[in-house]
Amino acid sequence: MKRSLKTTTLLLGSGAALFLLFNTMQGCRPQTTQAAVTGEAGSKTYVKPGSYDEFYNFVSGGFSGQLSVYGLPSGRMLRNIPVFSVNPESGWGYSEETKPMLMTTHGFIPWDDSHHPELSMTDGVPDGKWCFINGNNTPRIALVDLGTFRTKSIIEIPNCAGNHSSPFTTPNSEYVISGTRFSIPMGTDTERDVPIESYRENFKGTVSFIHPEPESGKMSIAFQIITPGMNFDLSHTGKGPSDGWFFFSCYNSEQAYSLLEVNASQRDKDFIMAVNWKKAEEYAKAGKGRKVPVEYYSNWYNDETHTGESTVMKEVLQLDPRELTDLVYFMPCPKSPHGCDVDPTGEYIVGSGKLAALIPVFSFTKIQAAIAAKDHDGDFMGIPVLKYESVLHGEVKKPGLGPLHTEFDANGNAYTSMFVSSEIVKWSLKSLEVLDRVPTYYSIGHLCVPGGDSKKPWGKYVIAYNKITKDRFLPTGPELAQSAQLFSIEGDKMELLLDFPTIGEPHYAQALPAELVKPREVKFFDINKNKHPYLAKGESETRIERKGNEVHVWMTTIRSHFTPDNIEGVKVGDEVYFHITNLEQDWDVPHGFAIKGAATAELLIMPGETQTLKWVPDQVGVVPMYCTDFCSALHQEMQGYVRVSPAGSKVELKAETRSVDAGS
Ligand SMILES: [Cu+2]
Repeated sequence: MKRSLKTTTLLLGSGAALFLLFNTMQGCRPQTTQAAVTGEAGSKTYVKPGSYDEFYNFVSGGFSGQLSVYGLPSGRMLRNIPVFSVNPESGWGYSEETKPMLMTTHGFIPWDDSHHPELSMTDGVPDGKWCFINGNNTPRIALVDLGTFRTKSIIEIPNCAGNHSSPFTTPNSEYVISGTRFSIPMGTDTERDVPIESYRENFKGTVSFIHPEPESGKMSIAFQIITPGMNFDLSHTGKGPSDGWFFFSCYNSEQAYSLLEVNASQRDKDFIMAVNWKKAEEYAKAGKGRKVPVEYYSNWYNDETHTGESTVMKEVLQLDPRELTDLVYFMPCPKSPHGCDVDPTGEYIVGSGKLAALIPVFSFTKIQAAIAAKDHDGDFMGIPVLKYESVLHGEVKKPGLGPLHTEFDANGNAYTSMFVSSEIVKWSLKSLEVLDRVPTYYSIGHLCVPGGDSKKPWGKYVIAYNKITKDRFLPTGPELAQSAQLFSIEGDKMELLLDFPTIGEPHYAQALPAELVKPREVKFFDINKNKHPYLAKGESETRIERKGNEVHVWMTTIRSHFTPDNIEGVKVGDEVYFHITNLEQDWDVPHGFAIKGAATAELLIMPGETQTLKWVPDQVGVVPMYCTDFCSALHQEMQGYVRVSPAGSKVELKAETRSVDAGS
């Protein structure tokens, strides 16, 4: 059904008014770079050469699809970890061993839009073991091992489109959740091929509970809960008294499917969805769900074979809250909620309506009482809606404009990012009074307090992740640097200490004390445990073999040479596989491998590891290969040659390293 022209004009009218309002509000922004740091403040971020930072800060690479790691308080970037996007620096997605990690039901997808890093937890406190991050576009969740700072596991989420409210974990990382941003029709091809305007009848949402195996980190979907068609935005787990529950913000309760900017902003209140996941787990174990056919990939990197393994899963267990009626409840939340945050005690749930002029704070005790008393305000698509007044702890009045996200310190204070008025606002969970506000430069999205969404915030800093950086850094063409800002929260007043540029869009971030991560560091892979099928454990095990047009080279690297370094008998059109084992058993001695004309990136092989580069030579000649990662004084000498002969050539296949001492 087409909307009448009159309605369209009306709706556009309200949208335009909103736009105007927001742009007028931008006048609240600081106008200049003044009011920057004082001399004293700068010294608080100075980390002496040779000294370590106090915190690791894991920052989303946004549309780069990566996860970057910074030290705090210095803001020094330590590593960019490839996750969903190929990365030539480390060969991620280019080596034969890492390609399975980026496999999906759509094939090899070497990009995603990553949003939210989430640290694994023990008893509700980050434990430094893993960091999860979501791929919003082709719905995936990755698990990064903080022993190796490498992506260990990636799972694709079926029946999901726009994996935004993700990947938040339960207090002992029993589950990591994924809420679909876009509701979609599901099922068979016929069931999915429906008119878009049948949204209300045919579109559904899902929230998925993914189980990472505690030892291996392999991931699978334990169960999915089917929800009414809406958009799910963010989420957080309960803790303490609310342990066993999960809270999701949702917008578009209007169930619009066109021009959401206007059409999904009609109602005064959307919802926060409260899910009793302990109950869902119970139902799933009792077989109360329905197994539905789907296909999704679970990819896992095996540190013994040094190779990614893909498993294709064929079904998922779905629970329907309209049948299992004590599973899901809606709480009204003004207006177009974005952030959904649970305070360290687990009693308060903070909703951040991005178009709301106040911040509602809900009480878990009151939610339970309202559920017990069936204190409903009707239902939404068959799910009970609890009365707003019954579940409300209170409202923070006039906090600022465009509240998005809230994190907490250990002293009962909350810090909310205000996108439109570009500021961080500190308020009291108890009195709901605004205590302090500080400008950010500009349009802050997420913010982070170390441990600030856990049971035990470490406090000390709040970091702003900004969308716009005008006038903060040297210009870099049409696009300015993305940025973060570090503030001290140790005193009553927040104090700006540092600006630092970041990679991609610094969407969300988490931080924890370095001491929780440092002792876990893997220094090298034990070559005696290397089970790669093409391992060469020493130079004596190197060789070359032809199987039809495939040529396999078992090669080794050690400072500062390859064995073999002279190869002949390769022909144009052959598929040459260099299986390279790094024989070093020492920290920080990777070797690289690159060959002229290769259509992929280099390899970067860690000590004790084996990695494979596929190369299809297309021209006759003698082709050099070399090590790309500086490894010793004679790194430049770490090179070799491959002779490539015409397709029909009879040149004998051989591989050797000529030793001067041996006189051969
Ligand atoms: Cu080298």
